[in-house]
Amino acid sequence: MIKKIYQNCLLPVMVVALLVNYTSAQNPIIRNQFTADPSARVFGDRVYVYPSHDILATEGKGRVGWFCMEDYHVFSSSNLSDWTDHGMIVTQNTVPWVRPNSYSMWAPDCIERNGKYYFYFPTAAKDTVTYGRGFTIGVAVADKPEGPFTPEATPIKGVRGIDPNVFLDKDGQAYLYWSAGNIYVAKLKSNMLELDSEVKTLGDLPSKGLKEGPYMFERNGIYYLTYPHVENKTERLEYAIGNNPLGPFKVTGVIMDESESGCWTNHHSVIQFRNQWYLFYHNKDYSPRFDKARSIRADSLSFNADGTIKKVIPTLRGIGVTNPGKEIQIDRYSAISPEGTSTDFIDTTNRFLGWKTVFNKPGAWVQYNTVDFGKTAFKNLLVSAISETGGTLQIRTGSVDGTVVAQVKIPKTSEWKQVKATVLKFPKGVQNLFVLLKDDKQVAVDWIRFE
Ligand code: FUB
Repeated sequence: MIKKIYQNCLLPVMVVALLVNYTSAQNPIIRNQFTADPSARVFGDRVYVYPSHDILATEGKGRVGWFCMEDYHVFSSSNLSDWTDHGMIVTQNTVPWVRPNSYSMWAPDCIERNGKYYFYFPTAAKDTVTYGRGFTIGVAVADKPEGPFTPEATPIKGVRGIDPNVFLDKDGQAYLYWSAGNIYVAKLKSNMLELDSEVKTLGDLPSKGLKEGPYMFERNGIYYLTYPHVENKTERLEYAIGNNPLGPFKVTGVIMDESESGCWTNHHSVIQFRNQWYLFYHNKDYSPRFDKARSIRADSLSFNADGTIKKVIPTLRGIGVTNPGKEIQIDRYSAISPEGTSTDFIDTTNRFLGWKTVFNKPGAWVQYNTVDFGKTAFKNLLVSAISETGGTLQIRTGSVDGTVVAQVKIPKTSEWKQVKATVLKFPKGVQNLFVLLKDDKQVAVDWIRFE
């Protein structure tokens, strides 16, 4: 079945193409399902993300209150703003060796070699005598990044654990990293399906607190072994560096602190795309009270001159340039006034409908960065708003005192209403937008859009 799903509106569903397309330039980047453990990869001129697919367990389907994952989807984008869901690529009960209905399709990875795409996933095997009772790691192979993927008949021999990560070094040697309390590595044969060395435990890492989710990348001859680690209460993203994929590694720093939301896990990947580095990670945006229903995010990452990683502060704005002709979700703001502005879910019975921004003091504002107006002279501004008092909003560029692009009078309304205003001064090029409340009223905004 073919569907097109609009951001902030899972309905109407229209049959239009073989893919599910929707706009999402902000965090979380995937807005129609729970996603976690993002493995981002650059294949050709697109970024592909292979996440876990969290679902909610129910009696008889997974373990209630725990991780529950049945399958994997892959998503891709050419601009980091518009993401396409290519649909399900691997599901538990069509993999010959997987224990049926184990709902344990945890964090995957995917890598390309000689035109083939190798998708690695950890899960429980039905043959516990051969593969043990815990997790083992299997591979599915495709000719294209979005599949179709054909699972191998058996998992990789000699691997017990979760969170596979494959690194292909410049000399053509591939390495498989995974975790099971510690972090392990072994060389892979060039067929990418079998180990080609002894398994090595990476022992130069913190000895206390869970470590998992390894992700290796190389930059300027430095090998970065990155991993979530529980130093205190929940996982934070840390890294160690070395000059060889097998180590030794020197514990070097923190990439991202523990999540303020209290999401116990974090799990990440690092890519360079068009000269910018990015960190993909997860939080629990759509599920504030249950941290096994997660959502993937992305933010920019950068390095110090000595090669150390600058700590990434998670943002709601995320990455990508926003098209003003599409709905701009200002609740995914870049900055917010110290008082008078807050955000909340539009509908707590369906959180995938997204968030609203509530302004309730004169001068309260949000800043939303990197909107590319190009050379188009947009004539009107459309605001989706609701207000019991009515109120006046201004959209400015540059700063909160900057040029007034439009002023819109929101009438008293008990239902969401799209209100139009004339653009007073056409913005050009890439702009940071400010939305502010002029009067002593209360107005909630779902999105704004130029036309
Ligand atoms: O998604 C299940 C597990 O949670 C992953 O395998 C870990 O890395 C953690 O994110």
